[in-house]
Amino acid sequence: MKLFNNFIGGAWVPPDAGEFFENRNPADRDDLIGRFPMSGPTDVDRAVKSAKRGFEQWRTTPAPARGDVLRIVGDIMTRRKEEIADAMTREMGKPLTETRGDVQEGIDTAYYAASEGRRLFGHTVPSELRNKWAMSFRRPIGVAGLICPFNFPMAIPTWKMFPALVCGNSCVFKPAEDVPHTGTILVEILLEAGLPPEVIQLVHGTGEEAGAAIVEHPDVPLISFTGSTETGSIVGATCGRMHKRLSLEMGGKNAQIVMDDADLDLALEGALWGAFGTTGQRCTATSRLILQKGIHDRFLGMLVDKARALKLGDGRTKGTDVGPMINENALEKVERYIDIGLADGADLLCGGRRSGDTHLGRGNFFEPTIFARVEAGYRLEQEEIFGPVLSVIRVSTADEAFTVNNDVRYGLSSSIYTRDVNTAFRALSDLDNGITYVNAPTIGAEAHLPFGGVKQTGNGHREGGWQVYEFYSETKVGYADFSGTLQRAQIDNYRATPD
Ligand code: UN1
Repeated sequence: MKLFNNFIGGAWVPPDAGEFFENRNPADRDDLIGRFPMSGPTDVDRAVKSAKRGFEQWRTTPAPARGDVLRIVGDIMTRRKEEIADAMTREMGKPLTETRGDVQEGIDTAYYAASEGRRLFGHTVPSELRNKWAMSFRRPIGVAGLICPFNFPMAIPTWKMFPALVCGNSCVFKPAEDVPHTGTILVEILLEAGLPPEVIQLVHGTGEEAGAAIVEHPDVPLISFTGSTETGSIVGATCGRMHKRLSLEMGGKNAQIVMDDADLDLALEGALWGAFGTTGQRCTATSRLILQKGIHDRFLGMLVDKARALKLGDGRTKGTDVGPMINENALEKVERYIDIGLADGADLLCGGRRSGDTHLGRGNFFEPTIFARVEAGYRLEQEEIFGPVLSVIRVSTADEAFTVNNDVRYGLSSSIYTRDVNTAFRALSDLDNGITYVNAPTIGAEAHLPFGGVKQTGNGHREGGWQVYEFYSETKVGYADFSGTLQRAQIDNYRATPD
């Protein structure tokens, strides 16, 4: 059994308190992957001190050179893609096809970041005065605290870390305690690519201990957190009090709308992938299916047949459609929502329980679940479950579908299946989400576009694409006056009467 360490101060080191936690395969709890450090505030403090030294070195490294390191990171990840995907499925559970996609998202993010090292555009604009230049440019901020979730063990850390690094910050990275091995692999790759060791710190542990210590550390001026809206509120309160820059990516209650005129076979594939891909454990997972009344009964019949046929199993076994859930707590949460749905009067059409298959007995398997006759406003319809549970709501019109979509506190992604171009464009403009898909499921964000949501899903920032670079850098403005005279803005150029 392997003992893993933190990476702090340029070395792999055990936690101060000498305590470790176990990391087990969710498809087979007898499979122990290793023991990882249970870190606390003193470990975090050493990591931050080292990251401050790393920052001094890194911020003066030219951005194109910083980008070159990330290009090499992308090359290494490409070479090791299969092996990383296998390790990721072992510790997180989703099928290999999905973990390969997860690594690919990291590769895409690396190459995007590499080229951004040669952009990081500022603006040069005309001054209102003669012989004066006005410009804006970007400066790094300092030590970035990155707190990551379990569901995309590679992609999401790279969404945060790579832009942070290209912008010239150093990072203290805490992977979710369910996926410390993938986090370790990522740090190994950064070091192999030539990142100066003190620029990256890896601190394992729980959110309550290690995560909180990062958020509360006075020398960590920027925090990026992906996780639940509840934890995000705590993180937000601390960052508000300490005047920290904060990017939050939190819950979702994403809906797929299927109109009467939709291509139903296409919509069916989309619903299955959106709801049960990653065992429903995506922020963008489809947890509500809004069906127009004309196709409601027929579509539901098609869907239930297909959902029942999905093959639950170890993500490393060929033919598996749906992997295990991440841990016992996640299973128990889903079970609570099954009871809530039944008590509210929703109709359980399939699933609703842990898998009865004996060969799956050592894993956290839960059957793909569909509830029909869910009314807008039910808890099942309002709250994030983060599991393979789909609630079906029947509506009469597009307007009603839009209202149901919008009437939740979250706003990450949405999807509409229709052949009517007007309805499609109305959905793009009227659905209250950060991302709307037309004739595609609620999942499938690409690395070079901004990712994030409105309302209680986020706090206005975006990951991915060009926009995230704004978060990880500070805008500085420079004025250079080469007139040799005192020129007063707003005064000397707007004289009421010429002298
Ligand atoms: C998440 O939903 O937690 O859009 C991230 C997708 C992925 C990223 C999802 N590219 O499905």
